[in-house]
Amino acid sequence: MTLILYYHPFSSYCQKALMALYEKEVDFEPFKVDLGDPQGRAMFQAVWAYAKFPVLHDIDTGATIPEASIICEYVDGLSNNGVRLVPTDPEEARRVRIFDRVLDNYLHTPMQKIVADRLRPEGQRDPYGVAEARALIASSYDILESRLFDVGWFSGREFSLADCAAAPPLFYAAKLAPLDKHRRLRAYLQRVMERPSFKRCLDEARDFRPYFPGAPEDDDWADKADQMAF
Ligand SMILES: N[C@@H](CCC(=O)N[C@@H](CS)C(=O)NCC(=O)O)C(=O)O
Repeated sequence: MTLILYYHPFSSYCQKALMALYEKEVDFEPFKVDLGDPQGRAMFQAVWAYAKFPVLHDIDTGATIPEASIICEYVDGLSNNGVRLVPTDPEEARRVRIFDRVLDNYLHTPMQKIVADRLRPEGQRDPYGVAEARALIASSYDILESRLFDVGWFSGREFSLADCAAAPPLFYAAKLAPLDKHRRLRAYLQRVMERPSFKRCLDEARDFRPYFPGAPEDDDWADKADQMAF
């Protein structure tokens, strides 16, 4: 089985796919995409026309798989190692998939909106859209806080696709909108940051953290972030 993952280690959606690969102990060849380089972008666009990563290419079957959730499910089906990311029980699977969609649409998307806005040139920013994104993150924090338990994982006792969907956007969102009033979410983030699959993603992305728009310039920003100083 030969898998190529087109990705970037600092990208939150790529971390979602990476968590699945690490959880399931599936080997792959990482292909780092530089979207800032016109040649790199053109090459990647030939793989997946939308040029959004992650994309997984399975050389044996010829399958090209975009969209992090679909990659996670694909990887789940490739290996019996580790936990099942999508449970076999249909009701449990539905619960996990609902969390996955909620986290992508109502936490990940507004988090990306705020980050992307900070990268726009002066004069082309979208304060109204950013305010909407902040309001959506605030609602998500409240709603998700009320659904979480003090122990375990996002969709219950077992680690699942929902955790791959939750950890990366929550990590970045917490830098933009502190989790001060959300004790369970904060504790969850601390737990998932200790999970080896996500810890590995954080380690692999560490060198890129100074590029997070709005990141403080002091050198120990990364370590402070790990200590939940947000
Ligand atoms: N719906 C896609 C979203 C992927 C996505 O937004 N990826 C971002 C990186 S986190 C990206 O490719 N950004 C580059 C760009 O928009 O040019 C998924 O679930 O995989």
